[in-house]
Amino acid sequence: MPVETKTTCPYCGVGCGVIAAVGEDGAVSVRGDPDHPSNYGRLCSKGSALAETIDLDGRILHPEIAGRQSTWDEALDLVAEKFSAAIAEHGPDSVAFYVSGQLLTEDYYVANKLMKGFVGSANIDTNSRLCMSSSVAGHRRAFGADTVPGTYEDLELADLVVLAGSNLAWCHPVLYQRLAAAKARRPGLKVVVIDPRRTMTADIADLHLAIRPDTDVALFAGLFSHLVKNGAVDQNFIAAHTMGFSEAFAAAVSFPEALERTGLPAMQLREFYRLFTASEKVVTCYSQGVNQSSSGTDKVNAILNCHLATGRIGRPGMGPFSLTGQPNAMGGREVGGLANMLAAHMEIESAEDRDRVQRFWQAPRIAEKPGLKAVDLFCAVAEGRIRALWIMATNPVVSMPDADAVEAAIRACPFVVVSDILRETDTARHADVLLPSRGWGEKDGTVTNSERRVSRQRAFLGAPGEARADWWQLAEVGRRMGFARAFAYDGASGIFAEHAALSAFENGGSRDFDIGTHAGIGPVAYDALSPFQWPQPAGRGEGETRFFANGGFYHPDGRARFVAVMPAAADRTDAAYPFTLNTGRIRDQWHTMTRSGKSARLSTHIAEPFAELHPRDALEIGVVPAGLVEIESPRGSVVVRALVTDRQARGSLFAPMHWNDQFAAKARVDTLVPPLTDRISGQPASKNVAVAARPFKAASYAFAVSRERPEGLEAAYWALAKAEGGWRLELAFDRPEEDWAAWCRRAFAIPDAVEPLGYADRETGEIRLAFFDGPRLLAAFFLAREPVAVARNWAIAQLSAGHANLRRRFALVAGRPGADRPDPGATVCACFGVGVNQIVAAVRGGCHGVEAVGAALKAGTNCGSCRGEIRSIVDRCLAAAAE
Ligand SMILES: Nc1nc2c(c(=O)[nH]1)N[C@H]1C(S)=C(S)[C@@H](COP(=O)(O)OP(=O)(O)OC[C@H]3O[C@@H](n4cnc5c(=O)[nH]c(N)nc54)[C@H](O)[C@@H]3O)O[C@H]1N2
Ligand SMILES: Nc1nc2c(c(=O)[nH]1)N[C@H]1C(S)=C(S)[C@@H](COP(=O)(O)OP(=O)(O)OC[C@H]3O[C@@H](n4cnc5c(=O)[nH]c(N)nc54)[C@H](O)[C@@H]3O)O[C@H]1N2
Ligand code: SF4
Ligand SMILES: [Mo]
Repeated sequence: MPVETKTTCPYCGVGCGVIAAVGEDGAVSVRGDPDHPSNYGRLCSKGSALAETIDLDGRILHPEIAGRQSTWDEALDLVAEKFSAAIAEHGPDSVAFYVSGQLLTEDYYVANKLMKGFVGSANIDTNSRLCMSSSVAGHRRAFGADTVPGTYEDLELADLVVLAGSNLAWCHPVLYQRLAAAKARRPGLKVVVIDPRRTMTADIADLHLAIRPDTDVALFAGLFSHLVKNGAVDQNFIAAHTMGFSEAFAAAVSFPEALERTGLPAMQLREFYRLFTASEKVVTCYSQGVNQSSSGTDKVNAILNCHLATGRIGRPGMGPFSLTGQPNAMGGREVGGLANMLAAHMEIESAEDRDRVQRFWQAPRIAEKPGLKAVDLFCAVAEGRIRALWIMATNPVVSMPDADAVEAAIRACPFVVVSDILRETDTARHADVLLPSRGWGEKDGTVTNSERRVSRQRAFLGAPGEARADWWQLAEVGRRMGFARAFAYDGASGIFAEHAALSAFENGGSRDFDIGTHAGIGPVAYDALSPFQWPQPAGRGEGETRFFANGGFYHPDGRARFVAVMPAAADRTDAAYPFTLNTGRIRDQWHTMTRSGKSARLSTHIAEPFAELHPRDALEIGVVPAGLVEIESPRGSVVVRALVTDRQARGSLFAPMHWNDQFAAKARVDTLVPPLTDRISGQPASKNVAVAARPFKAASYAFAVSRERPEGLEAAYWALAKAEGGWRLELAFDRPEEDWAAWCRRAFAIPDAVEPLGYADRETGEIRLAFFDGPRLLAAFFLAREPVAVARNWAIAQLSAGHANLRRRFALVAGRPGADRPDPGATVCACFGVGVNQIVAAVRGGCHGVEAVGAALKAGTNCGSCRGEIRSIVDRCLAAAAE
């Protein structure tokens, strides 16, 4: 019988419950937990593929000092000694931690306690700075605390759901599915998507507002005046529970100004304002299109203003809803992991709060002022002001703006510690001390999702090698720095109990975050802890968990604040850099791909870094579909595949943030992004970057599949992805090679004894090479002067197919699927490996809807993440047939 463990997905902020089963043979499988109140059994493509990402390939299994294996004692002593020495010589602000919303709450709590209470500096910042800090700042300005008032259920209860700067379908897929299901049950539920791009999310929208980049403030400030002028505001709520209404109204913008700034058609803008005015039950969800902006905090407050003015907050089916990205973005906020926060939602600026936390921790000191925010922190590293830096569970060389400068800073820093699960990441390779962490499935703790629900992550696998929990590493260093008593933890439950106790300490309703019920929790109850939503003060069970329906804000007077927000100039382009680059995510990769990149299934959806651009822009600059495009900013340049599509507005490009030096030659998009931040939150403006774009001219292009991971690639362009049975590789060369077979031998580790089977056409310049070891294909290589047209999925399938007969081998060099093995086309449904050609065939065969395609091919019937794409394929086929 398999042993089953209930745990939580380690990816997005939806926080789905997962049941992990370990069979007698050790094989792991996962499924959605039907009892978990966030997902009720659903999982998206990334969650469903979790079992494929937990192998030990590339894991770091022992501590390393300067690349040499060491003992834990040696490594921890060295870390403690270097940090202590820097503090003694240059003061507490000469050291820093850069941590992550992917840490568990217990890890995060210990990191924050060590830095703020015992080192005595607030130089601990986190990748949440790049993610949620504008929301945090907006909440604090309006509510007096960083409170997310609503719950997921509100999206299902609403009559109008506004998705601002959120690609929910790809980034919070299970919440999107809950919304889509609610809309299917109740078509009166309207969805408005606000996004310069037409995303998959826009496909279920009743209205898609393709605003100009960074004009959200104008859009919502225009809505604010519309609400006032049309008498839609709640005078009682405003009078009883808020301040600053008239100032905000005075700053709000007129309809013509909103129209002009957003660039929307008047009919669309009017329709949005009408819908919002008419719908009492409205939820406005927002994510990185709002937060990651130089006006991010103002965007948040422009949205909050509209909800406060109408009193639509904290009641079922209504409220603003900040969608958190990472699995524990919220836990990080609870422990105060940002440089400008204190633990348990207390304020670092408040002497009273500082004193309270210091007394609770019995700490020798407490940080007196906010520390350095991420972008400033890495500047300080570059300037030599930080002598010792500990990076944990984040990959800043890929994800920070001005990524090349960040890499140079890390390289130049006198002492860098990296705690990761992988040995080779773009960041880990610069570590002086590399510490092996336990990964998902191996560690214990809690995470808090977007709706304030705390769930357990539970270990169901043994720790590989000497990997240890992140909290343990921090606590051991704390002890070695002389703080033995404060860091004498012997398990995650003790840390959680302390965190819960601090949340209740001298609280008495004055702070939103209170989970005092769990203050005395012991290991057994902690092990059994069911998902719960906060607040849960001592003595009160789970009741109504929404905030602010009847006021009760956390400013000293209990009132919320309207914020007078002013639309700012948004266009950064000029003659030299005429395009606006927007960056973000794709459905099946997670950030810097260290985990999702391990799954062949997840790489079938999109296997290459790319940039979307409008067909007319492509034509104008001479980029051909499926050609390569070079994008350049004053900071750096990348080379990626061109994806020509009218989903992209003219004058703009979209490129995913995921690709890095482990998977591509030159595709870290953050090398293009300047270190420009929101002046209040310090969050980088990752979605509005002025760039130039031009075709990348290659002498030849190639596609290859290989059983071994290709190494040391000599090519002007390459992009590598895991494939069933091996690897797939896209290539481009800027000069001809004398001996392509020799090139392949080097790249694919082909033994000398193996002779290639080959085909070369002097006329067309086409070359095809295949290397066999008996009936097994070792590698196949297809080269042409133009982007290679070989059917990718078919070529990949040849790695797993037998090639005993010669005909089969020749078919491979012919580069064409035989009639017995048709090409399924680019994968749409990753769960069942269904390709676009198969779906098109099914539609032609009479399947005229998503359900019918699902019944025929199973596509879209597991996680459902691809249903939007199936719908658009069906629609396109039917439209083509009707013409
Ligand atoms: N598949 C997948 N899912 C993920 C992640 C992942 O890596 N992969 N990461 C998780 C994390 S940490 C996060 S933070 C979330 C992010 O989730 P999202 O915020 O939904 O994702 P993004 O793709 O970063 O950006 C959302 C949208 O903002 C739009 N946008 C750009 N500029 C503007 C603007 O000026 N105004 C408006 N209104 N919109 C604009 C972009 O076109 C984009 O479609 O996703 C989480 N979920
Ligand atoms: N241009 C651009 N840049 C962006 C964004 C964007 O939209 N555009 N989005 C930003 C946002 S919202 C985010 S959240 C960031 C994300 O960016 P990062 O945080 O840099 O990305 P990840 O790949 O999630 O990095 C997590 C690291 O932790 C490691 N890891 C996994 N599990 C564990 C563990 O249990 N312990 C330890 N110690 N390590 C572990 C992984 O191997 C990986 O190296 O990127 C930001 N950067
Ligand atoms: S929606 Fe997908 S990635 Fe997000 S928590 Fe659920 S299963 Fe994980
Ligand atoms: Mo994020």
